[in-house]
Amino acid sequence: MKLKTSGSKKLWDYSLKHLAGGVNSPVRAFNAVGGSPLFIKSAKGPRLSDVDGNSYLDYVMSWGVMIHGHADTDIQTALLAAVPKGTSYGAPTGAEAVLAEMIKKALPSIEKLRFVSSGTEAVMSAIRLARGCTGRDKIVKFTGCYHGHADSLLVKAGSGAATFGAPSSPGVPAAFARNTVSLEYNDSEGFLAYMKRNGKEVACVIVEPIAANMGLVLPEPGFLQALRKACTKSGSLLIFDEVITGFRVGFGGAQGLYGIKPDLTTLGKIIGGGLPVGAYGGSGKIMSQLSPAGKVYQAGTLSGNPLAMAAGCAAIKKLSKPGVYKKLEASGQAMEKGLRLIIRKSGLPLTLNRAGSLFTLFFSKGPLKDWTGAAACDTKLYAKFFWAMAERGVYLPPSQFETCFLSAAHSPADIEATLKAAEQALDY
Ligand code: HOZ
Repeated sequence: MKLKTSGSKKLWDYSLKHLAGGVNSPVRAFNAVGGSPLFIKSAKGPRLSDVDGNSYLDYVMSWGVMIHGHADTDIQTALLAAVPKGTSYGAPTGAEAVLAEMIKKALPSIEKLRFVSSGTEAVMSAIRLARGCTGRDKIVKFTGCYHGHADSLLVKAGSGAATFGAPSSPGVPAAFARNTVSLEYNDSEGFLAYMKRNGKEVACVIVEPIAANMGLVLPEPGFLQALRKACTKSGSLLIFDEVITGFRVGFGGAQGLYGIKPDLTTLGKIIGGGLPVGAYGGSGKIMSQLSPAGKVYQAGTLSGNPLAMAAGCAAIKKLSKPGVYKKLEASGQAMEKGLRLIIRKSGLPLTLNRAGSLFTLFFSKGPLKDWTGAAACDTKLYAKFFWAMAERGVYLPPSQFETCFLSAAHSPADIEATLKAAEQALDY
């Protein structure tokens, strides 16, 4: 190992004494790639610096949050203006409606929305709302999709749940699990058959319109359309979990990209500009079922937090300017072109999936269109690749079952350097 890691190791020992499993979110513990986590000291633009003085081109970007790059000056300016005014009131501010209006303009399926503090909270609340609106208990999800860690959703889930080989968590009451049906992603036929038999019992169907928690898996033509059609027929609500894809694959999210109108959308990450945030929204009719207008209860002291709103407004304003998504697409294309060349040259069984600025290099010959395919990847080889890249100054997600994120701060020279590192790292 060429990397100097003594400072990170010291902090890891310290953290293990005081934090559960040493971390506040499981994937960060590096169990899937071996070794111990790299402790970050600071970040700027596309780069992370660790406590040992190593610098990395970052492709985690806080799991997609930092679309403008780390420590963006416009977001910083907005935050610095907001901080002296107080950091939480537990009372309304104008900024909440301002950010809501900005989001609505980008996602016309949303007429009303509500802010919460995380993607998990957004999804958990959207599901309660769907159950409240329909009077039904059952929910349908897709294996390998991850929708946060709420009880009902930790059944055959992706991300850390898949990484740690426990896609269905202990602690989830059997009664909850019974009401969660997990079907294979991209299997329109299987889904339609299920809905034909059981659709009238289904409160909602929740999906990552582009799955980004089993690595990146794109929807096959017709899959999302099949969901929309069957939900309309059975009176079930279609929830697009756009916590990752929202404002990422385009200003209008995946729903804009594929031209599909979900009944409810969940958001997080980018809309908080790097501060904790989540949101869920849909038609005025559905959202009016929420308390205090309606009877479905959900609340939060830090919901619509003024700092998160300030950072979120700055982040979305920047994304609304022309050229950002063009740049992200160009970077994605350059990365794809380079990686495909490297894959061909290496002769290794590798598969690349990409959607705009999201991509995953799978250690499998593919095709990668569902969890069955993702689960067949050589995760040991991925771990080796992860460390070979880290040694060459590139920080990848510490699990095969996550997605790489480019930001607007990654330059053509950064991509070039990453490709060079990948070519060397794959030369086993
Ligand atoms: N579940 C997140 C990735 N999909 C990881 C969150 C984190 O560790 O920050």
